[in-house]
Amino acid sequence: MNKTVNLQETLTGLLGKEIRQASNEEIYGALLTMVQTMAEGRERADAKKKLYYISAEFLIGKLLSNNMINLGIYQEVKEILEENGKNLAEIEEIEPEPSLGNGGLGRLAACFLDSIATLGLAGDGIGLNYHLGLFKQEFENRLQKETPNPWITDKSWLKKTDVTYPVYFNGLKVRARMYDIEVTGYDNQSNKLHLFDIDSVDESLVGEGIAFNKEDIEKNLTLFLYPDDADESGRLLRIYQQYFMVSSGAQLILDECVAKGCNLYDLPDYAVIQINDTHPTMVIPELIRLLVRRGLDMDDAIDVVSRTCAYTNHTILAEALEKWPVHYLKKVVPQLVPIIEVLDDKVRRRFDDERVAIIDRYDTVHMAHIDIHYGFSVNGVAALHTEILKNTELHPFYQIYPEKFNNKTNGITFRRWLLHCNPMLAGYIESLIGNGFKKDASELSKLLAYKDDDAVLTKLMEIKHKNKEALCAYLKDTQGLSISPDTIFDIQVKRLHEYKRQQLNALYIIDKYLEIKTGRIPAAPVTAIFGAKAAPAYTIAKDIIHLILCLQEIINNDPEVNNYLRVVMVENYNVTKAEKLIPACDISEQISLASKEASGTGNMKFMLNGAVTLGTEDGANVEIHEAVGDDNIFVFGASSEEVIRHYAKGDYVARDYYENNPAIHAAIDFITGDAMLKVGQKENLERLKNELINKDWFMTLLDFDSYKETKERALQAYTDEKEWAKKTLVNIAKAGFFSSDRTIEEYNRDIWHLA
Ligand code: 26V
Repeated sequence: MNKTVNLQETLTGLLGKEIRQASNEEIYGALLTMVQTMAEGRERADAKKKLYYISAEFLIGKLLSNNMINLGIYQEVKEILEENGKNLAEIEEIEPEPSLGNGGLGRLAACFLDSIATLGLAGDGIGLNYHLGLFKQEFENRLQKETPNPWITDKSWLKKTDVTYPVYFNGLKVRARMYDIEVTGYDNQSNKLHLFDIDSVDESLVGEGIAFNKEDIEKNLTLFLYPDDADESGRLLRIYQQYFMVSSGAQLILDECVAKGCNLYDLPDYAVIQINDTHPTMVIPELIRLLVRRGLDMDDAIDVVSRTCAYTNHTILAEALEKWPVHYLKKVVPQLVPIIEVLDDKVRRRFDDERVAIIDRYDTVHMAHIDIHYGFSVNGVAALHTEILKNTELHPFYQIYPEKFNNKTNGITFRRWLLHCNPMLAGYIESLIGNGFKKDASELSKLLAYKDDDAVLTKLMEIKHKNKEALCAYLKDTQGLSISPDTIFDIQVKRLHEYKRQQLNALYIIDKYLEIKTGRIPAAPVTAIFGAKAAPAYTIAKDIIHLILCLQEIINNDPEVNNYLRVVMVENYNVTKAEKLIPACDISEQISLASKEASGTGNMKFMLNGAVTLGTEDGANVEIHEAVGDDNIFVFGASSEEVIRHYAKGDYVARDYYENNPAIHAAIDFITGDAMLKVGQKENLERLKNELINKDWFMTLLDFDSYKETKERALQAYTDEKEWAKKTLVNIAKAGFFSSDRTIEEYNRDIWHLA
């Protein structure tokens, strides 16, 4: 469809000069305009029923190349630029990355939008237009420092619209304005991501680092993405943000449905709302409120909304399940409180069970409970996670509503996470099995036919090596770090959280360092690569970053060791950096404490790019294990049942491991040893050491021996190049299941029922 456009002429026209005379900035601007026009000109699904995916986060990443791939013009544009002496990779660097998400939950939402458009479904995203997004991470004195990340430049994918809605807070009325970003499906239609904002936001409110006046709502409402609940200080602002998002979203949804002929009683025939975690939960009472204002009686409004909304749970961590004190809600959104009280009252009449109440005895509102009682579907994001929800965390609800519970194992879009980030591998796969896998990911299994083909295995390793070389050059360039592509790239990139256990990886590195110092040389040289942001108020997470940065300093500068082991902590890990790291990985570290990682999606990205997983039986690792079989993954650690038992009995004592296991003892003592204190901060390191010995809530020490033994096996296995290449091939071939196209087909089949 778009192929008829003469790209060279269009570009030259937009530039007003020859391409070779234009600067990279000018070319970026012209490409953006061209792509946007092409995306807007595409068809849109014109169905009666539409999905609204409401999420506080959409971690979309840079859009230029991804959109060009989805529009089918990437190759041609790249060639036109080359013919004119320009380099697309350099032009890509100009685009700022919007950081509209914290991690997995936000990135999942972005992958889903891609798949929804690719599958030709009618579905738009609804979220917030944070001006500064999540903070940018800088390292200073081996500590994390946060700074703002402005991303809205003159040339932006954001389109300001004329659509505005009034939103009322207690005594304060603001006007929400809708901005749109085109979501281009691969070789199909375009959908929209609607991001709401207010005109009065004032970026000059930001002072030192990311500090700002939390009270001035009209100026700060959409300034920042909340860097997760570990940051206590902005809780009220978080409620302002959430209500602003759902009130604008609800008004948009009702307007669109009414325009299509909906009489509001039949809303579920026109709209389905997927609530992404509890952040948008207030959409339920808000829609009820709006329907009552438009003439429905309360019971009808509740019934209609309950048949329109579906909820996805993304975590079992108790501290991450949102609970708001009623007095907070009274302060910000008093109009919702009587409705929430009605919802609570109805529940209390039906069930005499405090565990399923909406408002508990401490006058706290449990947001997830609203979703479960007043939504028609509750899903977890991987098979194990859904089982844990049913059997443990949400068991009382499962007993009441077994029919609402279902699993939707997460997925990733192969357009970004293979075609875009690893063109060499994608091209080679295409030369072997044709291009069917781009639309039907299960076709990747055709690669299995080449499992014993030496030429193919060699080529796969060559591609991996080239990607490793590119990463080395990038790290040298950006952080001045020297590493060798001839070492094993062992990578752990994800948010920093104790349950994800970067500290386990760090303890292993210390242990290895001490071994090398005593003359025990590892099977193969290893480069341990980390990338992680810590929530600004999450002290221990920041201490773990400090530990890793100190290790980087000590180990990389120790000539006795640095030929066998190096450590890299990538600064400001984000989507763009993930796109460079993942294709270069040999060993994918997925080492959360079993039962704690709901799914993980990085694990899928690494697998698709031919890395072998070293992981616990947690989240989607379990399904990766099933897919690739015992020979193509390295699994270790306590099972989720064992872990859940330890929590129930309270019988895990970290200190016992410290006292009885000499390797653990030495590694932990090293944290506050002379070498570390020379480069690190005593206070941070001592705090971390104490935490590990006296608390270790996520049972790092429990799994240390098993991790070490299994990692040694993985490193040993790498030395047999052909056998390793086979593992790589099997991982790629079996990754088809983890396409978000499959996930979205399941959501549509079981929950959304879109035409
Ligand atoms: C929030 C908080 C707030 C309090 C401190 C601890 C904590 C930990 C995690 C979170 C985020 C919860 C929601 C979330 O991002 N879940 C992630 O969702 C991904 C997509 O489904 C999934 O792959 C990850 O396993 C899951 O952690």
